[in-house]
Amino acid sequence: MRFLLKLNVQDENFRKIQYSLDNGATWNPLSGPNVNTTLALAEGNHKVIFMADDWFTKYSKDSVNFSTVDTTSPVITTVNPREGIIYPKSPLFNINVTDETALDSSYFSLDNGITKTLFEGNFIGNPNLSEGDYQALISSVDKASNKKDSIINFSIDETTPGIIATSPKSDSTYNNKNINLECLLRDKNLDLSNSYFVLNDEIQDYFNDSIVNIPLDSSKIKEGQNKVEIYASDLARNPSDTLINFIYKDTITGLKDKVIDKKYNELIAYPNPLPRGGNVRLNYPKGKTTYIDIFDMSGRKMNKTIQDNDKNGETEVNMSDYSSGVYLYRVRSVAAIYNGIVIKE
Ligand SMILES: [Ca+2]
Ligand SMILES: [Ca+2]
Repeated sequence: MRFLLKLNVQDENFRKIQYSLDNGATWNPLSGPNVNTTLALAEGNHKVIFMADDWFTKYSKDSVNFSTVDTTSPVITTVNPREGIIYPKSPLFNINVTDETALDSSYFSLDNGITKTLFEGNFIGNPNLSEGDYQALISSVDKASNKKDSIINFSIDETTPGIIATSPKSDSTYNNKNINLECLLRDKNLDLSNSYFVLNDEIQDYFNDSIVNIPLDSSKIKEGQNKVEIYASDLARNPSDTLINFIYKDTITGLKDKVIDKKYNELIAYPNPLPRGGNVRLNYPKGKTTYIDIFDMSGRKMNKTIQDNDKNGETEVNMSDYSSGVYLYRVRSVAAIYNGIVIKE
């Protein structure tokens, strides 16, 4: 402990003052004649002898016997673990305990004594802990039985966040750009400030909820292949990411493809095969204005384009002059184009 030394030497020819501690052979100089300094002393009984000289080599000696008592507790400093911190894996403990006089014993225990480790002054080591919440008690006693306790709560999270993405669907084709990013982020320690998504290599929004429903920026969606990357982190900085590839195809082209696929079977040429000398009747979905053309197998147009304005979805074509063979018909409106064949007997 620190011991304050104050004394005064009265001599008009003062030269120096020194002291020896506990009958030691060493004489330690002091700055005088007015001494005001601290000495570091262990707890217990002590004897200090002072010797002052003048310039005529005359000296005086005096001595003091006294005891020191340690009344201060040890000081605990921890680098790890720290209160409230979530660690990604078993953290390296770094605990330091000091006492101004003398330490007796120190230990840390985890969760009310499940683990207990004794150490002297310093502990650096890995207690090898798995996922969970922990309470560490660090306790130290000095030789005068002064005690200091420190309680630290911390957690370990070794599990990376789960990302469940439902939109856009991977490897799907979209015909319009109204696409929402929909996903669910799952982690008990999710860190939204480190969770975000990237569209075509450009960082978009950080998430503000574990349930994500955000429209994708349509100006960043391009024809063909697109990709969304979702990044999530927890408070222990465990990272997760997911990649979604999707295709965007121009709306009108896409719709036409779909209509033709869907409506093709609704187009009927009757009778088919067409007997010699007859009219073929074409039925199709009603449109505002529909144009009907007939071609032979070499692609030569056989008729003057028939225009159907009455929206009834039916036209009769007189094929009585056509020779026997296979003919192509094409029915087109603003919404769709249909092709088919009719066989003339
Ligand atoms: Ca002490
Ligand atoms: Ca986690």
